[in-house]
Amino acid sequence: MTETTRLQELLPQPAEVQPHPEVTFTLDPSAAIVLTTEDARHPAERLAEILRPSTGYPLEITTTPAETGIIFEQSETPAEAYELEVTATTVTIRSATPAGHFNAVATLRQLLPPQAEAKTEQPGPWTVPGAKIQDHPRYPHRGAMLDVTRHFFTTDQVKRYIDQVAAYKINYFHLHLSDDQGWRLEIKSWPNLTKIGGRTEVGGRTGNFFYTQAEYADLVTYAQNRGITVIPEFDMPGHTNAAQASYPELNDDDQARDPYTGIEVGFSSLAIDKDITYAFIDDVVREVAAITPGPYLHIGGDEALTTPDADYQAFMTRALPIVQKHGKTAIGWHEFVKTTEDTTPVVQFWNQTTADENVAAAAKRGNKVIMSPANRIYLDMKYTEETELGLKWAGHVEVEASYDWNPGAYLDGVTEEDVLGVEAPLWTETVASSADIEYLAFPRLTAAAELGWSPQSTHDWPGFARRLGAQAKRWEVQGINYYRSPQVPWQD
Ligand code: IFG
Repeated sequence: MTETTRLQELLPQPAEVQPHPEVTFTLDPSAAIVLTTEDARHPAERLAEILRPSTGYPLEITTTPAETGIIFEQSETPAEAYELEVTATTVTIRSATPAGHFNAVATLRQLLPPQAEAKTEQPGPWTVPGAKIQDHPRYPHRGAMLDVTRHFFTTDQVKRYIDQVAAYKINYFHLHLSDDQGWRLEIKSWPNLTKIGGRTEVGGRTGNFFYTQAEYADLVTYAQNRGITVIPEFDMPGHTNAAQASYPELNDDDQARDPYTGIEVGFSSLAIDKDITYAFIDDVVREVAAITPGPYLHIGGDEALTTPDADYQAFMTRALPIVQKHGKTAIGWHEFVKTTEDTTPVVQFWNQTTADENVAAAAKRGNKVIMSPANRIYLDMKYTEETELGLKWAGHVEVEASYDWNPGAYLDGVTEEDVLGVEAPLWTETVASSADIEYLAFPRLTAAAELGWSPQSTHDWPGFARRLGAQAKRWEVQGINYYRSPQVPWQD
């Protein structure tokens, strides 16, 4: 494979790629990574962290100008955009923001041989094809969600998934931290949430299945150092059995619920009319907002099937302002949007329909929409009937189904301008290990990444499938347990 083929294998597809086949950059053992802007410090450190083990080179990070090597420069490109220019002697990355530099690093990784991803020293040469790439995202929100409540995942397992999604310019990581089966983040003012609610999971295994606030803060920093913002979700008023098993007073009848280890949904509801419910929410939101530097806090709102409409309305009327009070922007699964005219909260659409009048009305009023249609991008859907992992209530979802839709024209009345981006949820009723996560997430997560990043004008299934097939070499090096879909021309 010549270096230039790597320019045709980039995923997500960049906005503009100008090959310069007459030149090839070869990383020199003495090469330095030069910073002319502190914005690039974390992106440069991440690049070095990836390349030092595989190349065996020191790759010193310096602010001393150099004529050769990898150079990060400040530019005036907007928001997350970047420019990546490769000559015979330099790889130059130009951007105005840390996010842009992170995005350029993701592209540069794919311009290097797949062995660059190895954790042990590999033979070179470490070549990069000559080119000038000018790139920027279609949408500002490209998200991956991991449900750590049905099955708990350690911080190392979450970090592994964060590393894997960061390689595809995903920039938001949504952690589903509470549900019927578990409460997964320590709340100091309500300790039983984890003492009781954090002890069990689907299937009945017991343990300390929760993050201390220090562990959560560590995950947030880890994600930030990869250009990713964490979005914590505390689902309410439904999906609350773990909280209601932890505190009797959160129940209408003042009776604590039993811990739940099954996979039914829709049976729980916080007590709607009690003031203590909103004091509880205020304490949770206050404590979590204080350790969440990102702008968002997700309040769930889905499948409150035992909450009468009037109660659901009353609940959201009292709960949504609490998020704003603590300085965060609320995100909710789309059901909440019928309860408010406030255009600030972000609507996460997850249904199987292509029309939802409440979402269309909210978009018309000015609410932004994150697209997560279950029959397209729910990563816990089985690929086929033969897929052992996953569920199938939204149907079987093979790779092409995850790719072949247009987020900007999917929902009636929701236009390109209304769409904030795309997010791929991975629910874990049937998922219990990193290998399980990877089998369901790869390759479909890359479809969400491409739909969220690349211009609609580049949308083309055969082209995407070819570029996807070329990722296998990189996933093999990283030991990613991906599903070899028969729809993809995998290159070994
Ligand atoms: N729907 C539930 C999830 C999860 C999912 C599994 C949403 C918003 C089915 N709510 O998706 O808790 O059980 O596919």
